[in-house]
Amino acid sequence: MSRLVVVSNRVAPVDEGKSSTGGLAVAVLAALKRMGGIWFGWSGEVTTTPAAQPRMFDVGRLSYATVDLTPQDFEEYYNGFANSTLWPLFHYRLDLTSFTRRQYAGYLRVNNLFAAKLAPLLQADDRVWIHDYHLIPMAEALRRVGFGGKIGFFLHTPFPAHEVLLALPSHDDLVRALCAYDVVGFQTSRDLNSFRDYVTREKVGEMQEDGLTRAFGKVFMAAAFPISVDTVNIVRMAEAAAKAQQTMRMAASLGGRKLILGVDRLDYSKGLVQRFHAFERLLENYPENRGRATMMQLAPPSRTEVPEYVDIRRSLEEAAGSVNGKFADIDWVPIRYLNRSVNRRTLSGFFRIARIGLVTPLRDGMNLVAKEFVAAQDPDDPGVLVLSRFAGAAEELSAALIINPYDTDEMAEAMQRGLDMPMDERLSRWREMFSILQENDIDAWRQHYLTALDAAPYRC
Ligand code: GDG
Repeated sequence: MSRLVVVSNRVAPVDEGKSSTGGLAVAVLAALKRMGGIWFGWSGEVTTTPAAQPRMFDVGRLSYATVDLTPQDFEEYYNGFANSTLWPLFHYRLDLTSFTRRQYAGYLRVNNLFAAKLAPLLQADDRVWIHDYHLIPMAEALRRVGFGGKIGFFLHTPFPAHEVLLALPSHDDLVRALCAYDVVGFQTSRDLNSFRDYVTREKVGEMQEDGLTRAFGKVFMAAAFPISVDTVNIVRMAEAAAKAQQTMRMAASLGGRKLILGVDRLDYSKGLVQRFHAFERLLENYPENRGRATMMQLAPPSRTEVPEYVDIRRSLEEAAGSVNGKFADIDWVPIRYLNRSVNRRTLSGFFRIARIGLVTPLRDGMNLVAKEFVAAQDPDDPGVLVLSRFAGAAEELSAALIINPYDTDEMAEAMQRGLDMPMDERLSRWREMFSILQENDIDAWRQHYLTALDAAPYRC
């Protein structure tokens, strides 16, 4: 069978004990562990003297190949075009989107560099699966250096609406680069429709109902493959974690209060400030919750060298401080805000004892936390998921309490409803969502995608 070669900006930490707090790394690692293969990406090292060859090492059935970046690459490609242009733009934050030709050139340079370093490792029948917005031009670059095998792409973020994408000066080059893949995978049908809109309105090609697309002289498949979680494994982990010391400690510290839990990378797309304000509104509008509910927010820092991430951290500290200052009592702090990560097992225990999982991003490709929360619940006493309509997960998890994260009152009402929800309603909502996660787990996601890639080359 042909090898699977996965490429992403970063490879996940190799050390099993180290938890990874990025959705891509969590999902790709789960998929690759099952079937083995090569994972190529940035080592996380920034150096003025990068090694000429990728660093290779094996962990079980998985081989890692990593390359270093120079300070200029890190600045222009990673902090620059990837995280100051594409990330905010793809999350509808035009106000935070900046564009410079220098950073765009850096982005293309690193994509070419990745292709040049990967090419010598490839065999003709390898299947190359490239991930996320950092590496959109990499298929074109691999074709230029002579690789003729199958290349697929999966976008973990939303694909923005046509008019939003037009704000990007290089939008046409970027879409042309996407069209060089054999399969272009999106999280949801909403993203696929945005892509379809772009292709048809900009008159660069035609897309059939089934996703078969002809554009820029290429024929390929565009489709939605909603990413998921390792459901069985999370169930097992959460069952064991329920009896673990950390979970007991946490439960004891709540002193019988209901837990409202949020877990997110510290990112402005996650709607954290709005969420804190909604919790404040809950305490204002439904004062019976004072001293009765505790909100815990885990928010491990990310992309700390991008200025907007420094700003969001400050805003969040202010918001938590202000709510706590207003409502805290001698034996109760309304918001426990932890600026760090906990390990995955502990996290699953926290999910299980939470009465409400708060997943309220302003935009999110999918949001794995929503799915992990559902998978980790106690089937006899499940918690309630409060979920943003702008998370990709809302397309499948429609039995959650769906909210608009811009509507503070609605979020507060949903929390109140979740706190008071009778058992039979909690059970029926949870069962509906859980059965979806049993069917579409991380294995199903990988299999659906690779089946589509195996069917390439596509012809019209
Ligand atoms: C991108 C897209 C898409 C978080 N805090 C801790 C922790 N985490 C883990 C979660 C989850 C992962 O990190 C975060 O995944 P998300 O999907 O929620 O979000 P992004 O990082 O933005 O991921 C997203 C995803 O890619 C996959 O395609 O769903 O839309 O933006 O697994 O549990 N893990 C631990 N401690 C923490 O404190 N151990």
